[in-house]
Amino acid sequence: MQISGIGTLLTGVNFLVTVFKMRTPGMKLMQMPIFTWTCTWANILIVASFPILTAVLALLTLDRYLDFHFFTNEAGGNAMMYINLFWAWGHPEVYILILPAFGIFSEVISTFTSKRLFGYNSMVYASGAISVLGFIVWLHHFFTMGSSANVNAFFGVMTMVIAVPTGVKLFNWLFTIYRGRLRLTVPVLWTLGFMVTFTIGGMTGVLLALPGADFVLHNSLFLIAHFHNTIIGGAVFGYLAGFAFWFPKAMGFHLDEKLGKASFWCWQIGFYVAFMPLYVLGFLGMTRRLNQTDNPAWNFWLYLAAVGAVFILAGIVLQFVQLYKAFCEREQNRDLTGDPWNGHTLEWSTSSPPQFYNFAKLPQVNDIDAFTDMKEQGKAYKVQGEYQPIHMPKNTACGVLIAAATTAAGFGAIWHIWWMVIAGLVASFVIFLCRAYDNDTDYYVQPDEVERIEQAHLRNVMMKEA
Ligand SMILES: [Cu+2]
Repeated sequence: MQISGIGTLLTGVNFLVTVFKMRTPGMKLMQMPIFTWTCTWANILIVASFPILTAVLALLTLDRYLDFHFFTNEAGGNAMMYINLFWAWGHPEVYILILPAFGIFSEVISTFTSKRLFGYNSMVYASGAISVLGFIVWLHHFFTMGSSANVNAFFGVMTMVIAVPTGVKLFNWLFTIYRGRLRLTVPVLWTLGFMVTFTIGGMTGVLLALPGADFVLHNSLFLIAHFHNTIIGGAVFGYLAGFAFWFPKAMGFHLDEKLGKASFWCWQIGFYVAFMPLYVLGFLGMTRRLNQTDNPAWNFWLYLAAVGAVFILAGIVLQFVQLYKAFCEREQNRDLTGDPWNGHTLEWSTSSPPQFYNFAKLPQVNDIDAFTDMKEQGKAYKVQGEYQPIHMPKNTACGVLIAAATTAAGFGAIWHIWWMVIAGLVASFVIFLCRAYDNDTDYYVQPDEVERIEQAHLRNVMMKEA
C-alpha cells in the first residue's frame, strides 16, 4: 500500500506539472478539454490527500514493527484515529475515482450530440467545488463513533452540499443533450445508464448523510448497495464509456457495436437486479460481511441479487467477446482517418493509433473545442510550414526495474525477510542514481521521417473525403 501510494503521489505531481507547464501554444487553462480538467482536479486531490495515507501507513508501520501504540486503545493510543486518518484520505479518493469519469461523460455527450458542452466553465468550477468539499466530509463514514451532535451535523450537512455541484453537472449534461441529435452509440449508452443510476446512488448517499438515519443504516447492506450504486454506476460505467470511446484511437480499429450494446444492457439490467435488493435487505436489518444467514425473510432478495450477478457476469463476458472479435476482424475495421466520431478535441486530429511523437507539429489553439474550430476554419489536416525535428525521450527500463526492486523490498517487509528489504531498497536507489547521472536520455526525430509518416495519414484522410 505504501509503495503504490507513493507511486500515485509521484504520478499526480507529474500530471499536474504537465498540465500547468506543457500545454500546446495558445491553450489557456479554461480552454483545456473538459476531461483534462476533471483529471487535473483528480490529480490535485491526489497531491493533497495521498500524503495523509503515507503518514497513516507510516504510523501503522511503527505500531506493527517497532511496537509503538498510536492506534492501540489499551496502551494510550486510539484506534479511531486510524479510521479518521484513513477516511481523510479515503473520501477524497472516491472523488479521484469519479472525477475522470465525469470528464469522460462530458466528452462523450458533447461529441455524440455534435454540440459544444453546455456550461463548460460551470463544469470546471463544479468539479473544483466537489474536490474541495471532498476534504470536509470524511466523518460521515463513522457517525456512530461517538462525536457530538454538532460535529455529526457539520459533516452531514457538508456531505449533502456536494449534491449541489453534482447536480450542476447533471443539468449541464441534460442541457447539452437538449435539442441536440444524440447518436446512440455504445459510449452514449453507458453515459445515459450512468445518469440514471448514479443519480439514484447519489440520493441514497444523501439519505446516509443524515446522522440519525446512519445510526440505523451503518454497516447494513443499504450502505453496500449505496457505494456499489455510485462506484459501478459512476466510475465503472465511465471507464467503460471511455474504453469504447477511445478504443479506435488507441488501437487503430473499431469495436463491435452490437456486442458493446449487448454488454451494456446486461450490465445495466444486472446492476438493478443485483443491487436494488440490497437496499431492501439493509432495511430488513441485514448487515455486511456475514458468512451465513438464518433469516428466511432475506432469502428471496438474496436469490434475486444472485440472478442480477449472473447478468453482470454475462456483461463482463460480452466485453471480452467484443474485444476478441475486434482483434480477429481488425483488418476489416481499421480507423483510417483517426477521427471516427467527428471529434471535438485534438487527439482526433492525429492518426489512429497516434504516432510515437503524438503531434507532428504542436497545434495552435484558440478555442475550447480546438479540433472542431480547425475543421470549421478549414485548417484541419493542413500543414503550416516545414516540419521541425521533434525532441523525444529515449526508452528506459529504469522505472520497471525500480518497481521490481521496491516490490521485493515490500514483500520482504511483510514477511520479515530483512535481507530482502535491504537489498530491494539499495537496488532501487542504485538504479535511481544510474538514471540521474545518465545524460544520454533523449533524441530527435528528423523532419523527413515525420513528413513520410504524416503524408501516409493525410492520404488516408483525403481518400475518405473523396
Ligand atoms: Cu465518504
